[in-house]
Amino acid sequence: METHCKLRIYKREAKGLGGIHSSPPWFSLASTQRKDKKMAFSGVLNDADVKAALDGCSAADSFDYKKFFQTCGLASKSADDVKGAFKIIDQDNSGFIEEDELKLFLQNFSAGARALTDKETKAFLAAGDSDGDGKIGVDEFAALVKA
Ligand SMILES: [Ca+2]
Ligand SMILES: [Ca+2]
Repeated sequence: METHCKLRIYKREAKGLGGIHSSPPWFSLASTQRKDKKMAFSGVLNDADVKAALDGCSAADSFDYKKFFQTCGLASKSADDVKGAFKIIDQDNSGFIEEDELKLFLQNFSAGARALTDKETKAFLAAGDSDGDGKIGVDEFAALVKA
């Protein structure tokens, strides 16, 4: 009888320990970090400025990169911030903004923003691609932003 009683106590303690470990603190921390990464330009650009920039080019074929970079505030940011923006837009981390990434440029600023039209994408690429390799490098991007 005595042995049986001890076993029951042990089982209760084990169950208690399981409860403590069922919600490890690192789990919630990891979710927060992923969320921060997704909120691409928050903390760098002002939300209202980004909204104004997006509203200014909501109609198809109305995108003007000079106006956009100025309105969203990126044009007056530091070289490091501009480089950070480049890395966000370069979604596959290839070191270049290719045409398909350029087409979805606005969606880095707001997930619900429209894709650029083919006409806008080609004009944007032509404006930035000064070495003619068909993609935008980090220096070419910085020149576009500061144009
Ligand atoms: Ca890329
Ligand atoms: Ca280029």
